[in-house]
Amino acid sequence: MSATLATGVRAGERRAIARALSAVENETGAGADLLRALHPHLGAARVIGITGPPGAGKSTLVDALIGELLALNGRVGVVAVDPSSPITGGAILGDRIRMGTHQGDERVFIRSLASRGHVGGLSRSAARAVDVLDAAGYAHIIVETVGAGQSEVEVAELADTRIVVLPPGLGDDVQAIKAGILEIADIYVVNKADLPLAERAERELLSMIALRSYGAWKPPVLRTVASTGVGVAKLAEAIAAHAQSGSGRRAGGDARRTRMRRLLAASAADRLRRNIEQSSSAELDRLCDELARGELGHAAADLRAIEIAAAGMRKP
Ligand SMILES: Nc1nc2c(ncn2[C@@H]2O[C@H](COP(=O)(O)OP(=O)(O)OP(=O)(O)O)[C@@H](O)[C@H]2O)c(=O)[nH]1
Ligand SMILES: [Mg+2]
Repeated sequence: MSATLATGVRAGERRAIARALSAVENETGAGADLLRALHPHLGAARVIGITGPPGAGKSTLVDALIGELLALNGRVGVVAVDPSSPITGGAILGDRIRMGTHQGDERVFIRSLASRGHVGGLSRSAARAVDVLDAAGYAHIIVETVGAGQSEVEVAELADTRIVVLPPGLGDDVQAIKAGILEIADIYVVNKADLPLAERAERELLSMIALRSYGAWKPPVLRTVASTGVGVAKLAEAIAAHAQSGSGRRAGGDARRTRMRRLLAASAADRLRRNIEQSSSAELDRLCDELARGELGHAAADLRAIEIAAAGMRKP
């Protein structure tokens, strides 16, 4: 079964792709066989992550961006991830998906994923959906996530280029947005630039960026009006520039393993952080005291904390 399905996916047959997506999302044995069959054919796609607060205009922006990317080359796949929606049958996420313009386009495949409980599970589902679309030959795969915090960061780890979309009017609240989502961006977009305060939001972001040090790629701040398409061509250019810069998180030879590594790093780091912050451990308390008294170097303390936390997590 999986061999025929894999052939259909690689030929870009929509029904095969839809069936394959269902198989891999449900973590069935057939899904695992299918992914094995597709594995040698991964790595050509460029994965673009789009994240930001609810209502920022992400889906509208994705819709406009699809048009720009189609004009450049190839086909476009979209995985829309919504950690806040419980799964309801086939889970069409209704209002959250505003990509109607391209729904009937043969070159575009849009798939929605809703929460099945654990967020880590959701980001793994998203990773598998990306694999299927990659194998099916979609040159660009956009992953849209809504929500705040860890779930966004985790899903964004799938992406080669990570875009954070913010609406204007956040003002000083930019600082208050969970640091995580601001820190992951390769490109910042102030959407709804037709509304007042867009310039101010742009300035806020620019001053935040000025305080940080970057490698070869410094995240640009762009303004868009997704609902009319203003600025979206510039966004497509910035995405291409990021892909071409050496700092692009290009997936390389084993794309799937690279994606898994990123997901693993994000979820393992999250578990570790929570454990070190929250577990009641006399050993960790002692370690903090030693550190506070300057009796221990930071590198040694980090290692010790990781060991204590790991031992604590192994206990039933
Ligand atoms: N004025 C203005 N409205 C916009 C713009 N872009 C999107 N909107 C509107 O903002 C609302 C939210 O847009 P969505 O694209 O659904 O936003 P989203 O970030 O995907 O929302 P969630 O998926 O629910 O988090 C819709 O009513 C859009 O029409 C824009 O550039 N300007
Ligand atoms: Mg949306």
